Amino acid sequence: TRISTVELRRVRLPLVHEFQTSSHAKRSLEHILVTLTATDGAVGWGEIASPSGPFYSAETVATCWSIARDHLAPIVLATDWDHPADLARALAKVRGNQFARAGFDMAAWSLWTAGQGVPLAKGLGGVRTEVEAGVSLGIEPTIDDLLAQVAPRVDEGYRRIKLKIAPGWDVEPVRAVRSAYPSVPLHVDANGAYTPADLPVMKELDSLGLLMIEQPYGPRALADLADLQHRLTTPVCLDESIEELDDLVTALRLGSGRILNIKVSRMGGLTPAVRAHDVAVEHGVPVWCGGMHEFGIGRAANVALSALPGFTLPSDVSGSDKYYARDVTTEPIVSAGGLVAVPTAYGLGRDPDLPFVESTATDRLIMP
Ligand code: OSB
Ligand code: MG
Repeated sequence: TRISTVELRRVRLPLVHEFQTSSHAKRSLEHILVTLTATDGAVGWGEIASPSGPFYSAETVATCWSIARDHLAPIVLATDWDHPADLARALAKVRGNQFARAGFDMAAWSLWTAGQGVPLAKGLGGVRTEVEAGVSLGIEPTIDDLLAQVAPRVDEGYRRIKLKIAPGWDVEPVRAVRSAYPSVPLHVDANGAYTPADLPVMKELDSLGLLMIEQPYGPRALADLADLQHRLTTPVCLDESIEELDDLVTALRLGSGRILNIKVSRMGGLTPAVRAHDVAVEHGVPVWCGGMHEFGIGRAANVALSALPGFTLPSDVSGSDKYYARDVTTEPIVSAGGLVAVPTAYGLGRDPDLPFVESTATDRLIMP
């Protein structure tokens, strides 16, 4: 395959409800849609789901745009490839910048699986026809506000509720949700906001019957995370710590966590995400698919990835309606009773709503 045109579009969508994590709050999100067109006319779409600011990882929408334009698009336009993994290898010459690379890798997988006449999930090695969905709920001004966010999601049948926590917003809100919903699977995500000095808080969280504690310490704190895991009964789940396969190897050797959140964006695409899945399965580590509030393109890729056999915990693949009143695809991803159907059409299984994408695009670039 040879790509003859790369198109980039910055698209901004308003969030239906403000989302706050330990690091920042957001009301709308701007992602970059990547369109690859091959010399034979085949087209593939991908999504660069980077946050605007460098608070989750070092990347921003602006760094993704410049890396995509100046480094990734030129590599894609100069590479002949038979399989998306070939292109991923060429893109991996660029260090870091996983979100930016992920958009191109995803587009290559969309294009390639459509050409092979298989759904993306099948092409990746997926075995499920539907996947279990959980929701991620942000930090709220009050506990009542949080309970008001939890109630409709439990009613909608989501299989697991994840609560964002931060120092000052942890044991109390989690205990309140736990007592309102004693049997709902619950987990917390700190986005790296704690340090080993907070061990007493971790111990209290450990007593609340949580499925896992996601990324309690900072991304590079693999040794401290291992110490913590050895002191807790609740599994530690790694998110920000695992940007590369080598990080996973280190974490497994140290025992820094017992569960892995695999994000297509954070790992640099579907190719490394599948590899991380394979390594985790080999080591008996359960995985689930994390999200970055993806629009319909990235969301469809997350659902396809979640169909792989090692994704045994509910993934952050809520229906698109949890975040957006209108999505960039003609058909949104929907959750019914906490289950999301894996698309069966060839390729990505969701088509962009082009007029809507064009009308919401804030910047556009065609190369060469
Ligand atoms: O840590 O999982 C996270 C969103 C932005 C940045 C980091 C995270 C998240 C989420 C959202 O939790 C999950 C979703 O997309 O539904
Ligand atoms: Mg997380």
